[in-house]
Amino acid sequence: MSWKREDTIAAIATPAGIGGVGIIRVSGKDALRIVAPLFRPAGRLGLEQARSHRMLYGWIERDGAPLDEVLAVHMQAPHSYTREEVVELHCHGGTAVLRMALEMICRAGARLAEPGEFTLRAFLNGRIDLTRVEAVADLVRARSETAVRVSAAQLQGRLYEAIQALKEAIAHVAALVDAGIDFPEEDVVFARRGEILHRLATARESLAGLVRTAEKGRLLREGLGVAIVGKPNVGKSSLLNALLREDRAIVTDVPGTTRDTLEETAEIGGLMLRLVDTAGIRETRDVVEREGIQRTRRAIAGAELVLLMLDGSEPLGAEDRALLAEVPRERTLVVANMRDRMPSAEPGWAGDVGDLPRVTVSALTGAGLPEMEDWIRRWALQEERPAIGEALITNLRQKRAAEQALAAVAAAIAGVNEGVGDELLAIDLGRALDALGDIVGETTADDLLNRIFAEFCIGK
Ligand SMILES: Nc1nc2c(ncn2[C@@H]2O[C@H](COP(=O)(O)OP(=O)(O)OP(=O)(O)O)[C@@H](O)[C@H]2O)c(=O)[nH]1
Ligand SMILES: [Mg+2]
Repeated sequence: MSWKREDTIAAIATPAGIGGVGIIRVSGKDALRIVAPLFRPAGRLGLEQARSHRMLYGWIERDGAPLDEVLAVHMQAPHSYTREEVVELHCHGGTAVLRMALEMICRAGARLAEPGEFTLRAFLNGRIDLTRVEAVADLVRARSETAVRVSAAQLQGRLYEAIQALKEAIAHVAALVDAGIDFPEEDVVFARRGEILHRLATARESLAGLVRTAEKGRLLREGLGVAIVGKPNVGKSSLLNALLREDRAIVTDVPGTTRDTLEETAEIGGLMLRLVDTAGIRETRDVVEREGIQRTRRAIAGAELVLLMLDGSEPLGAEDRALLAEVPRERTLVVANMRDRMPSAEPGWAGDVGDLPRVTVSALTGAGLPEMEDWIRRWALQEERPAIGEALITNLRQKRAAEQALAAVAAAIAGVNEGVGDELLAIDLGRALDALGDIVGETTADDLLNRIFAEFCIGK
């Protein structure tokens, strides 16, 4: 990808297809010069005379003939998304209209933007750091309310601020170390050592806390992978439908109804679940069903949480016991179904599942489902409410860099304790600062940037 920053770039910023409004975005030093002559204002002022950020109503024309009725706005640099001159045309959202208008703009000197290029410019021009670039991409892709709120908090700069504070703290220590290199008196050295250790320990604690948020950040963003398994006809597909609050999977009283795994996403109390409904497991000669069972085994292996469904109104059968032996104990919840048919609140086999956690539900009536959802949320997030507004590490790139910074700080602490020289200490601190700089994108290689921006859509 070539990123020529002096070009003026243009793109249709709204999704392809027909919509109420379609927006063409133009950014770069010639944006106003290119678009202004194409726009005929209905009022007195044209784009070049009007105040910045003021919407103007008018027409765009081609060869003297009107092409579309639009709203046009000029956002004067640096007060725009990219910090450059930006002009937007809000057209009627027809495919042909937008394409023709974009063509005119390109003929007048703009070039088509690459995916993510507007955001790249915002980054290169210092308006947002890399954590906020990633938050933009996350926000656009977010599929649950929680994911939206988490991304918005990072877009506001929560993670950026946390990283900056850490960098300041470590830079302060580096300055203390630096000063010591010039003043090697005994008592000063001693006092300084205490202060350095104290400051480093504080930094290590906040860094470790930040690294711990990575798992929560990933969960809130991507959701929890959940496989529903159990013998045929026990109510797995009914549970999927109940969690989705719609009839997605086919439910019948014929065992073996679900032949293939089915994936859907559901949201429970802000947490997204990636649910996999599976074929019931039993011994079978049927080739299709056998293949389904293979997939069920793979679904168990791939899931973060397994819901093992057992019939609460009946004794356990051989299939149930085989499954009980097969599921991963540290990530399985036993779901006793058919609560509406159970004579008592506890299934008769309660003693047989050992210490596996268990809930009792009726996938048919919905009884017990809120408690089950609650259990899943708490298990996944390890606490009552996700701290949505806090600084969260949301991807592997950020996590790796934070871990590197943590390791460097730990090495520095060990170094002070062992009495290593200030020069060595300075190297560890430098490594910590570099790793933190990576997170916000102060020192980022081009290929990494290419990878991050390749995930963006055109016009963003
Ligand atoms: N009474 C009662 N019936 C239920 C309950 N849950 C499911 N059923 C019924 O049990 C039958 C089987 O339900 P499914 O959801 O298709 O079961 P499944 O586990 O997906 O079955 P396979 O896809 O064949 O493996 C249907 O007739 C459901 O209506 C429940 O909690 N109580
Ligand atoms: Mg089914």
